[in-house]
Amino acid sequence: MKTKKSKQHFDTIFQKEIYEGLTAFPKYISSKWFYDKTGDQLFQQIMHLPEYYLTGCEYEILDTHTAEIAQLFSDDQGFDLVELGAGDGKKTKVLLKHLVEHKIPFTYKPIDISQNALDGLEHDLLNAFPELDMVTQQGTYFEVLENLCKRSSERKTVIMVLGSNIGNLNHENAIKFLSDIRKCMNSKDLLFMGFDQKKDPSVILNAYNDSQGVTEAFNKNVLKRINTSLDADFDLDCFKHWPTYDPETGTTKSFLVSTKDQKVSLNKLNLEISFSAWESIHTEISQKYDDHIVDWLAQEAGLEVSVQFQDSQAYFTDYVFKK
Ligand code: AVJ
Repeated sequence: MKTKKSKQHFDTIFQKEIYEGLTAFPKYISSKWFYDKTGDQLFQQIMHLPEYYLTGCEYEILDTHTAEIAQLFSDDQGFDLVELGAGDGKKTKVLLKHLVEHKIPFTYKPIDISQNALDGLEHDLLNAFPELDMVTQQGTYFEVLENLCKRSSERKTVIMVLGSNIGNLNHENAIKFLSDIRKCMNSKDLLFMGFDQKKDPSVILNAYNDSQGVTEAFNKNVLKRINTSLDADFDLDCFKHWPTYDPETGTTKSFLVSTKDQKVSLNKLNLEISFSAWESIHTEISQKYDDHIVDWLAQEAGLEVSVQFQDSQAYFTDYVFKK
């Protein structure tokens, strides 16, 4: 395995991370790079797939327990509802509707890395609920938490992270993420977070290997993105989408596997990468949980589970944490 390297200069974090991941052994690309415009669209499609049960299950939870959740969030002085990774807000909408209709005072503060997604969300929600008090913010979780920590008001803040987005982090980083959130919480603040649960391994695997090949396209889209933005020549047909699930650890891992010996040029990085036949690129983890794992993560981060909500199939759980 030879890799031609020259003196490197990087214009962006994307360039630096792609370089590091593709010159490492084993090779990897972070799943955070999935979400360009095409990636956003493919993920929207994934959420509508029959095999991708996560979205429907969490929707059921929010739809079934709306009043109880709204009650938990409410505060005499009103509250700020900060949603990290709001996306298209389909699931949050049931809750927002209830809050608006019951004239419960709150400000909705959706945050997303994609300005594109935020614009769509704002348009859609203000159309549906003209009286909704809403402030959008574009940024990474990290930037947003920093702002949240700096806030001066004593108003109750509810931080919401839906969709089992935390599953993209390994346990160490998940604990770091939860600790970062905890540091920004006051005593009456809450964290409402979705965790996809361990279940029949076939159900999980099918969710990441749908029959229409949308997840395959989503996984391979990162190669397309590299082709476009780094002037590279990945042949998407020479890589195989390969999700795996380990029921012991609860970790779903997705790979792109090279189907032959091949070389790929990334001209913008002045880099040529060699692949042996059946060599892999690790692209994503989607961790599955149970109450024990979540309790442990919470404890490590200095948080406590106060209430939890589950769908009728016990596929998905939303936990409410306090400090
Ligand atoms: C958005 C991280 C929750 O891991 O289930 C969907 C992304 N990847 N299909 C997940 C995803 C493949 C998704 N999260």
